[in-house]
Amino acid sequence: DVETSFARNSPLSVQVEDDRTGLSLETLKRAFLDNLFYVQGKSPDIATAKDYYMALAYTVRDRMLHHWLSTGQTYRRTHARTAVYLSAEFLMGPYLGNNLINLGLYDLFEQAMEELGLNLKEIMDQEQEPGLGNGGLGRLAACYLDSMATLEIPSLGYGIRYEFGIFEQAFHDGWQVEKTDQWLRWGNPWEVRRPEWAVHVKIGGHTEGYTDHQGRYQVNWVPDKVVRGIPYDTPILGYQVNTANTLRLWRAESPESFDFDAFNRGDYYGAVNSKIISENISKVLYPNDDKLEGKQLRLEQEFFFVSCSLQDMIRLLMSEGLPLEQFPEKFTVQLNDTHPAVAIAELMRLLVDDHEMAWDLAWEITQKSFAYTNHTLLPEALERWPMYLFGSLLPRHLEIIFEINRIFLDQVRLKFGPDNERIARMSLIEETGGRYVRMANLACVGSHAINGVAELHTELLKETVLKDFYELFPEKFVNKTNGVTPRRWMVLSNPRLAKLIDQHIGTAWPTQLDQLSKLEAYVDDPAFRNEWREIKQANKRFLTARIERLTGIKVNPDSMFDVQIKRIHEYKRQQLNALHIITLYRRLKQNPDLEITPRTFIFAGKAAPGYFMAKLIIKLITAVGDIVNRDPVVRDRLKVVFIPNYNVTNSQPIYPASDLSEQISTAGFEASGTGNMKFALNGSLTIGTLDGANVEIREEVGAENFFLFGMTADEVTALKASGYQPWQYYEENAELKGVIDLISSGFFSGGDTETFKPLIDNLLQQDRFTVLADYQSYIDCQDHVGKVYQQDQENWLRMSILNAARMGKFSSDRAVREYCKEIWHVDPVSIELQEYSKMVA
Ligand code: F58
Repeated sequence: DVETSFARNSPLSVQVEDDRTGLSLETLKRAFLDNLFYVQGKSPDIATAKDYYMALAYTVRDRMLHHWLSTGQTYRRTHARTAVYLSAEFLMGPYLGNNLINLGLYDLFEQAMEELGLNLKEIMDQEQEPGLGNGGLGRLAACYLDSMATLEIPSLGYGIRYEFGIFEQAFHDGWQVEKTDQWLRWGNPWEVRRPEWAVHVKIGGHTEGYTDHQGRYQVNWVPDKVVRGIPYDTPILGYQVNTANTLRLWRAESPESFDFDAFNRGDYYGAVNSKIISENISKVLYPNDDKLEGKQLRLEQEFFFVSCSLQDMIRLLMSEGLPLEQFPEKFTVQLNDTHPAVAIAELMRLLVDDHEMAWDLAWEITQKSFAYTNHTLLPEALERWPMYLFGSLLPRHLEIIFEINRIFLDQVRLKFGPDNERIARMSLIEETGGRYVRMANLACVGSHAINGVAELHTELLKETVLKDFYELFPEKFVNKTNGVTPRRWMVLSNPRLAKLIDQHIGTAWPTQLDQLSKLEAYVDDPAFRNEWREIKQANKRFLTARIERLTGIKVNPDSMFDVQIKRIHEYKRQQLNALHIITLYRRLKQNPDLEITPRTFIFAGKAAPGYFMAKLIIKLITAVGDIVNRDPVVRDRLKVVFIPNYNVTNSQPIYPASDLSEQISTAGFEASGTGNMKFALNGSLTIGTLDGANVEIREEVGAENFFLFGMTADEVTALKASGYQPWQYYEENAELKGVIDLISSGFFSGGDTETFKPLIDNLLQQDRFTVLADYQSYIDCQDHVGKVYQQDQENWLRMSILNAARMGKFSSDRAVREYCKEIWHVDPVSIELQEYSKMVA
């Protein structure tokens, strides 16, 4: 074809312009102004802040392209075994700062901008982050991409290029209101559209059996709709290495010719309408966190990106001249929860129907290729699709799942005998009251490895939701405790602390986080301690200014910053935190001269738009803030702020400025948590339950450096089994009763006793997340925290340093290395930058 014949015959060697690669200050400035002029079409006198951002982004991107193209070429040439991360969400955060850090060019660009009279940070603030995820699960995917690139692991991330990411959160009268996210409004300089690798995805219709020329029974899927998936690629640069992997996100469009008929019939509206319907698939991210939305469009999204990605992998395999049987040698595919689990049926379909492979071989390839990560124990988050819906969208996949199930249940019978209850529990099809396809069961059967995201979580999986599968396939179960990237969560977001650490233990720690333990040698060094304290203070002053700008509230940077930032969910128990604030407030009202530790309570987080109780919890927090922040009796000793629109960008200045990290979920409900790691890494102390990765954080930092409270997961289970009666805690605890009654009285709702009634009724009558049972333990622990902060500042500082020093385990590099060794069996491939002119020849 045209492209390859050009490549073969071209006498040209393409000259790479120095302005696109050069690194001297003069070149950087010239390149930036050149991009402003020629890409943005602006001269400096009329350029806006957005223009400066775009010009700078292109200048940085130019300096990544050699890394990116050399990486791709090396992987193709060496047939590199590749880890594929399939995820419906990637919560990448702003790219500009991260790319500058990973390129090692942050300081240089800062200076270049300064010499042009511009400010790098202000330009960085212009970036609209791609909010293509809800929370922990999507952010974990982003940290893992950063670590895979940094560890030089050949990898590909596949997902959906949502036109509208997670909604923007605003407030009206203390209630959350949602505004659509418009991250693409100003264009996205980091992505490259690749229409030449578009694929078609079938949806709906029916199947037809036929006998092929060799007399074999085959199935043909006749869809009633076809959509086109267009890949958009973004380079994912490693830290101080040449590796730049790819994040490939799919956009849904209509096939050019698909409604040509309607168009020709003169049905212009019909043709355009079918285009709009196709584009709906990648239009918007479902904004639910730990709750499944059983909508047709959601299933279409999941199938769409999975099918696009598998077709793309097969294209890549074949373009390297490898046979289909080599799929599991070329690729290992990690399923980020069950959202992409339909990949198991789709790969079977591609192999058996499209490529006429025998079932048994196809099944062996499929099982070898996939591994499944579970992120939740909440039953309402486990994906199950109504069978009629699944069958109407994916008729062939339903047949394939039936066949997988038939063979699988025979295997169950063989091992356990005719245990009908077990068979009913393990079946891929749920038949008790409506029929459903169970995606977790499909993921377990079709994968060779199954992992939880913290030790406790993996153990609970084996004992509860996946017990039957553990008994059948014990060898598949492994734990992979989550981690976070120290590049974004320390080097970029806490530059002052990063610099102090560099000065004392050298500069290797961002990729060898265990080296932070060397900081322990300085824990009694007065000069180091002083600097540690002053950096925390400086970070707090910076956040104080931001809080005033965003909320109008003036907070005291010398108060304790007590922070809970995460999605709003009943199991995460922001309501428990609110009960503590009200407890302190009542104490001050009863005794205005009471000595208490001044605190600033900082909240941030979004509630799913349809999650009434979560929105009511937000309203409670803002309502308490409205009263407490203004009451003269409080004399500014308590402040409550809710920072709006929590996202990666807004979170970055919060972790470095916090003193106390609230990790207070009901034990047994938070699979891991990753915010807990970001706080401790930045020297904030945790008040937390024995839940998720808190358990391991406490093990690492030492029990004496962690504020523990609350029931254990086993105690929670036992309490519920014995018949939990929350109102008894209310009746028997005068202070708790006073707090609850104050809310019920309408004190925080302008005298209205209805507003918070659903929340109070729920706590007194159900209290699924045992808030009242843990109340006293939490309050006692908080009283202790307050005392240590106020009266034992030297010890607090020591604990802060030791927390950071002992967080080495929680680097996402450690987690990715474990995946590579124990699940993926993928090795690093180091990249040498290629001469572009030689690539053409
Ligand atoms: C989170 N899950 C866990 N799900 O809650 C958290 O403990 C863990 O640290 C994190 O994963 C990473 O392992 C989570 O974020 C979602 O957001 C899903 C989005 C799609 C619908 C179902 C919830």
